[in-house]
Amino acid sequence: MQEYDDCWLRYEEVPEGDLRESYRRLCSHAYVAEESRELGAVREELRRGLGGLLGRDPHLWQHPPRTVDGFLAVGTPGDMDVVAQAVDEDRVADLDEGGYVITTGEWEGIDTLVVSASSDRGLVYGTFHLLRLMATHESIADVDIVEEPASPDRLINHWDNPFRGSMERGYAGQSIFDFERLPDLRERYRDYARLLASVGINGIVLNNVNTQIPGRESASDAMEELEGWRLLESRHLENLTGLASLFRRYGIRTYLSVNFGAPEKVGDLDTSDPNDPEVAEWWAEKADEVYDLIPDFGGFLVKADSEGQPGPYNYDADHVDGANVLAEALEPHGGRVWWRAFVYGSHKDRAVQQYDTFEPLDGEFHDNVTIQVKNGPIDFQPREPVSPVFGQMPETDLGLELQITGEYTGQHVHACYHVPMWKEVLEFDTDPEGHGKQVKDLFTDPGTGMAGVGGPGEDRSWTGHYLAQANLYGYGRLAWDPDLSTEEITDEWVKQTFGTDPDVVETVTEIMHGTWPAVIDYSTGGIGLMHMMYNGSAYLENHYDPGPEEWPGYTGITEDGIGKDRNSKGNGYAQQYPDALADMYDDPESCPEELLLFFHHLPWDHELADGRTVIQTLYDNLFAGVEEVQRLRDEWRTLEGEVDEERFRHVAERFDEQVEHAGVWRDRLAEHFYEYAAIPDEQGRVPRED
Ligand code: GCV
Repeated sequence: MQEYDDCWLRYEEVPEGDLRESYRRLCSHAYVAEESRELGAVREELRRGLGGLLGRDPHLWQHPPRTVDGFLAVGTPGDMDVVAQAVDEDRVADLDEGGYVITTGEWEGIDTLVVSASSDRGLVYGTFHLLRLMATHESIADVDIVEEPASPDRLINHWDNPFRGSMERGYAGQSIFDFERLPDLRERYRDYARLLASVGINGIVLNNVNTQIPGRESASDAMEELEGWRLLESRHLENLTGLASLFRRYGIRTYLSVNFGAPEKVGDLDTSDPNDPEVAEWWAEKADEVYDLIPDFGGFLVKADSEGQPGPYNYDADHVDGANVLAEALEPHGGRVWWRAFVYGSHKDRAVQQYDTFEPLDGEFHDNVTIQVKNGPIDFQPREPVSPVFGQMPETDLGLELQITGEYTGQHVHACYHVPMWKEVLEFDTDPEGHGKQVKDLFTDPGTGMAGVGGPGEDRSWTGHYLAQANLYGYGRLAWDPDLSTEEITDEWVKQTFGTDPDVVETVTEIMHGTWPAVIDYSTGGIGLMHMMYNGSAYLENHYDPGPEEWPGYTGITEDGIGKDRNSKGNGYAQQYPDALADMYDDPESCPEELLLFFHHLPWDHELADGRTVIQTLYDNLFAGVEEVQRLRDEWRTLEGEVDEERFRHVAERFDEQVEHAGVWRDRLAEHFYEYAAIPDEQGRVPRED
């Protein structure tokens, strides 16, 4: 048995029949011309993919085969006549970088299926698309597909702690990267690159944004020393070239998270003040060194002045000074700074801080700076309002940060499919009465893009939970095309991962779609509360178990009611949004019920639209969430024998744990609410008898 799973790149043989015959006719012979590095990746993938799907090895040609019924050609019209006969050069030349065409044609009387693009990267994506069509049993007989990515930059933020073998918020064991052993490469790196490229990811930040020990008071002995900042040392940079080259083969650029104090920590300066010319010089020289080694290096990601990481505030400078000094260093090489907006601490309510800090700086960042903003104002909670920064910094390139890993959604013991949550974010209208732009419209210009947090680990499943693979898959697909529906993405993923049997597809799909609403219900009560998890005392806080009493500031719980007045009566957070949204959130009557208590402190007996009180709604949702997980677990059990034993067992066991732990959440939150409200559940479930 292979050491680790193939995820959605299983390429299982298509059953005998017309479909397989049609695939065999067009794809048993593949002509891939020049051996550029990316085309080497294409050839390898075709060998593996077609070999699996067709049930026999394909013939790979470096010139057009003549004595066949049909063949596949992958290349640019400029390089290959066969392709030029099917695809006009202008058709691909006009596509955005990475775009491709898949179509049919004819060459000397022979039918051809053509994957074409103007760049090798586009050919890699087109190849994966074709294999996906076949793995999901779609017809390829009359295809004419044109695709280009919506977002120019589609990054993975891999929170690896270099030299520690660990991942921050990774729930799949040790990190797959072994920085100590570089330049040695592992087979698994290539398979990781394949997985990422197959969904259109074009950049990877190799290390955690925490590049040094967060200077938190709560740090305990268990805390590990973080030394990600060391990657900027020359001896380590030199070791990255092979890894960067491997990713380059799949069209993926390498980035690094850097420590703002690097001029002092890595260099020997006595300051990292961004306004000091020597500091600027140091960064410029470091950038030159990096680009000498990795010519297509993507840029630097920075967490500054946040959770113990150094930043410009240490030197009486601001985020503009900080980001721009790095941008100037990268600019001659075409690199970008991704500067994170995740800062908090100086405001009583962290929700308010990001907009307050960054909006006034709109227009002041250099052209090669992207401000990377988490989807919500708190921190990847199961559901948050969309950050008010979106749509309100028109003169700044923004990046949307989404969390692939399930830090607050059950840490891959629980199943929680994030795609529906991200769709909600992407389709949010940031200014209904103004420019009317949805979140997804903000990430289409050069310099903008998406960043997905969460790297797979050494676990067989890569993600710690087989169903969590769907979040990595879905993130890439949405970054490529945010207009894809949840249903389309799930369907593709399920078919590639579990096969095309309609009953299996229906059952797995239904389970996936049930998970996120259930998690919201049992871990928040479903009407806008959040951040009720247990923290613990170590640097890597728990964030898995319930601990509502630790965070009364987040829920605004009192004996009179619950919720936070983040509105005009309270701290004015709602007023950070454009008027139409501010008005909607400001009034409990118009505030969407699922966010009600995020914006309003309401009496326990306040009635919601359906006549139930706040407290009763919370109780009902907590119980409904657990019942839903029980149902999903039972549904999964019906797949015994339909799904391979290893994955069946693994997911079944995880569901058992989820049911049990969801019950812990429900009871803990219900008890907590009851302690303050002193109103029992109408159905007699709270307080509990025992
Ligand atoms: C990388 C939260 C997480 C931290 C994470 C931080 C961030 O606080 O719990 O693990 O640190 O967000 O996004 O920077």
